[in-house]
Amino acid sequence: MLSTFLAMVGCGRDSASPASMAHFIRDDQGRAVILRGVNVMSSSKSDPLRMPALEAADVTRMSQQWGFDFVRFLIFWDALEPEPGVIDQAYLDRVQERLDWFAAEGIMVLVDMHQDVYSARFCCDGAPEWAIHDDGLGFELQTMWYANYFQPAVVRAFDNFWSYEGEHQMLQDHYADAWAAVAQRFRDHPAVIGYDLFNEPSPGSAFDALELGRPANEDGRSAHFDRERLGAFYQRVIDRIREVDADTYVFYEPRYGFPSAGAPSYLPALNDPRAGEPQLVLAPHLYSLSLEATHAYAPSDSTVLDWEASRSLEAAEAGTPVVLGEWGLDWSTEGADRFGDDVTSMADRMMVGWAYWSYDPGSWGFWDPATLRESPSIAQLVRPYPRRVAGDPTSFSWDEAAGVFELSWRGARDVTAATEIYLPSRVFPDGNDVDLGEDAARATLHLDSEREVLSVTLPADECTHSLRVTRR
Ligand code: IDC
Repeated sequence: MLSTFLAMVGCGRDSASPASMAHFIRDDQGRAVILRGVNVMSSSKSDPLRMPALEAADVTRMSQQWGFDFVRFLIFWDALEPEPGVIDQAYLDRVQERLDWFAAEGIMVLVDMHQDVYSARFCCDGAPEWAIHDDGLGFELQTMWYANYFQPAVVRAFDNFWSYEGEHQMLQDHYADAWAAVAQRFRDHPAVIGYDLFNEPSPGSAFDALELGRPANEDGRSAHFDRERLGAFYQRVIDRIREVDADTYVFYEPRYGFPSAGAPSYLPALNDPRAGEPQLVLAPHLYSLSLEATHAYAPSDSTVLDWEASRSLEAAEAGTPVVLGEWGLDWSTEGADRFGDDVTSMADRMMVGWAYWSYDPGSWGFWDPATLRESPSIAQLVRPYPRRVAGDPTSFSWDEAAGVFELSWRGARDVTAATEIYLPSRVFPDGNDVDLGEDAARATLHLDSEREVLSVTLPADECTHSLRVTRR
């Protein structure tokens, strides 16, 4: 009886397999969206106008040469709100001009309120002068930019920012209002998929230098910071943004420090006050500390696996999708390709999007605007991936050595649009063969050869589908 029914609707044998635990960003046609791309870009930090060294031609290249559908675009509080309560609309005009370039190429943009080491005054980027309350404590510039996080003035500036019940409540209120101004401006922009609330929020004096390598410490300083400070701050900003924009996804990051190396985050559940499904996304970073310290990727380095375990647990608890907002490395590192492969394979396993750090030229880069040449590292970044899936992806993977890409998904009755897969010819120099198994007879395939995107349209049903692409 059951098998007759399955045969009638044409489901594959394994259609009873349980749905995956993963959550996904959805497009307006209900498809799962997998984001792959790059951070744009560090050069903005030191530009007087806070604009990236980027032209429209770069954006075309991202989409057409490398198959990226995603950019994490850096903006800065100091440019946005140079004086308290004054939003610089001319700055947002400049941002919008770039957003239009991305929209024209179908690239989705995560607007990232970036900071490093609190503010430009201390070395790096972020808060405007008027928002620095360091109580006159000392600051000595350190050689490694991130070592500046531990200078007394910087620690105090963060403490004052996080302490909402203290004297400087207005800092967070201004920050939330500044976000509302951004949301008001870009809520209907076709490129904008989300807002990344705060880049790498440093815990200030709650930073726990001893937490790495210890078992999860639920009662430690980090847990307290995540629950009492960071979670409450995020909730305030989310609530403020939702007053002006009910729909755009809000992305939030674990605290700065060890979570990006795989340690747990203790962020509480956040509430999305919009009507309908929450539109919140966990947007952690991933960097290997030992790789950076030794300039080598040790076979014993467990960063990627630790990160996968921590983030999978947290995302399941929060019920959010995950997008890896930053990962990257100096490609002259010993074992760099192995690290690239481990990160991107893990991201496929978790079915999450990512943005490589960054589009800037140099030893971490993959493109040299002076010579118009790609670096060999591009091979680690341009991989087949499903951009849009009509239903719920249940797994996908790319095996470079074997030349095999596989995708499985479960359809949904109300999702009729095509599943779209990026299949770059550079990994299939002599072409490929697409195998859809039992679906072959009822699938409609279309290849956009300029963008190297294969579209697969199937009748909308709740069956499990799988596709295998093999290098010739
Ligand atoms: C780095 C830039 C570097 C700059 C520094 C401080 O690559 O040129 O001097 O910022 O502005 C992050 C940060 C990101 C960092 C990146 C690489 O979010 O801003 O960019 N990184 O160090 N977290 C971990 C690594």
